[in-house]
Amino acid sequence: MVEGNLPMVMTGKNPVAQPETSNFDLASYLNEKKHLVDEALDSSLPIIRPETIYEAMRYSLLAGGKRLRPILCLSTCDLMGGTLEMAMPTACALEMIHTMSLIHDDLPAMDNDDYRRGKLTNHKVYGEDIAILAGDALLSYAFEYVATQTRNVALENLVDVIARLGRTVGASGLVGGQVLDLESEGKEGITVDTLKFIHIHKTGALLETSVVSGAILAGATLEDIQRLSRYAQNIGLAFQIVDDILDITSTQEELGKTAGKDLRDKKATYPSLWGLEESKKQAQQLVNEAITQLIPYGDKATPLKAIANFIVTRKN
Ligand code: GRG
Repeated sequence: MVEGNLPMVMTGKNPVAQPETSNFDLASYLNEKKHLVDEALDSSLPIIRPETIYEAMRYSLLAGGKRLRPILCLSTCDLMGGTLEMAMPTACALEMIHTMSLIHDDLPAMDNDDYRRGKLTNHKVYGEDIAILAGDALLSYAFEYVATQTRNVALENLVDVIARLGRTVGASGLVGGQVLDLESEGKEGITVDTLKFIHIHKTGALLETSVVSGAILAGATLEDIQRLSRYAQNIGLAFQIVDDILDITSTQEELGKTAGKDLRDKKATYPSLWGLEESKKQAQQLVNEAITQLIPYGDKATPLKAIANFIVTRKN
């Protein structure tokens, strides 16, 4: 795991390597980027006829959320020497895709949830028919938006990003992970391998594409793309482990969605397989491994290092 020149701190009995990001104000960085993303999303989707569908799409798209996927895309594009303008349409598309997956995930046919991001879920407000269509419309608009709004990016890089987005949402990505998740619900004896498969596809794939697409848009080399992929795969898994932990340890107010749902739905989770303490340790190790991948970039990668740490310290 992480050794090298990272200072060590104690968590429980084991020393854990920590990156030097102490002077970096992550909260301000995230706030500033979130504000830019929120503005871009707001202007990406005006309400036209038929108003109902645009209102339903905007209801979930502008309902808040950490905007982690767009921020990762903007940060890696910046790290690789690209501009905000090059990455913003893809950043918006990533959030449209993420939001559509939340709308469909919350439907009665899937996780059947009433609250998301501290508000009633889309189908609770607009009905199941419109919620399904709002998800579909956000998904197709995401692709239209990247293809029509991206500027100053080499065409082959743009096509690469669009192809990766397609792979990420389909049966080899989010849909595949969701299917295995649904099939595993209530079953005894789910293995760590199956759980990893579910989360690499359901959660990790979009986080990885967020990181990698920012790099590709900026014209990064294959070596950098592979290095950033490894960073993303590690934070992707850590993100899901922490999500499982928070489902147990946080309240509905903190999460903005129903807490304790995994137990209610008899879902296998990392804490159910490993226990809480081991899950926390595994998440921290993955984050350390992610940060190791950034060593060659030095201080320029401070935001990505701080985001990796944020994955394990976040409260929602
Ligand atoms: C993509 C075609 C297509 C269909 C969707 C429903 C489904 C298939 C997949 C489920 C994907 C899903 C809901 C994964 C969970 C990911 C996750 C951990 C979400 C929470 O992300 P945060 O914490 O949420 O970043 P905010 O609200 O901050 O954006």
